[in-house]
Amino acid sequence: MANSEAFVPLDFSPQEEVAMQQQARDFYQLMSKRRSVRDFSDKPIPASVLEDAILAAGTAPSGANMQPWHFVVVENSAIKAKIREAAEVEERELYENRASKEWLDALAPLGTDANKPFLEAAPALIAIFLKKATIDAEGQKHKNYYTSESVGIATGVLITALHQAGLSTLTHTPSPMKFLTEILQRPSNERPFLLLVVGYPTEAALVPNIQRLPLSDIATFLK
Ligand code: IYR
Repeated sequence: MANSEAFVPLDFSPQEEVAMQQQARDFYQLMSKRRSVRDFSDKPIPASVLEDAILAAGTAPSGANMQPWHFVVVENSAIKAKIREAAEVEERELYENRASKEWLDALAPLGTDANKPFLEAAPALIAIFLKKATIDAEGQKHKNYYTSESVGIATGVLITALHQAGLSTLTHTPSPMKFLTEILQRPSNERPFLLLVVGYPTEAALVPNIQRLPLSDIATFLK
């Protein structure tokens, strides 16, 4: 075994305050350019970028370190077409019947509809699954804790890693997503959590003209 100690020293290098401030500002500026994209080119993504972004996602904190996530990367056209077809069935139902007028009004500025061509156009879809339980090598089932918090954080890290590598994403959540379990043949201890569309934007890509809330609206500082 590489390391049988229960505790090991933390690998941590303190930074100068000026450098911290610059890094925080630079990172905010980088993240402020992240936008959800719906117009993807078919330009392929280097495999190592997807792998490293998923490794970064896998560093997310998780309840009892159970790491209750599984990422399925779909680059196969036939599987993407199946996913698009099944997602559009749910989306048509949403736009035609399930969504309230209030919901449709909230979506109007995004210009979305039940058509999801990006599910086939983009070079990669990452289906993110949440593991309610983990089955160990002996076939024993272990309950996982805080699964939605853990997988939500991992997804945030994944989106951030892909963005900083120069790729665009769309968080897509057709509901229900049971079709992903079937198409991707995932086991019964996993639930589909989110479908992340990944690729390069087309040169003509447009995004909704929306603004982020100011700091004073999203944070309260008590000193
Ligand atoms: N899943 C649908 C609807 C949708 C819902 C929300 I809330 C959004 O922020 C965006 C879309 C769709 O993808 O069109």
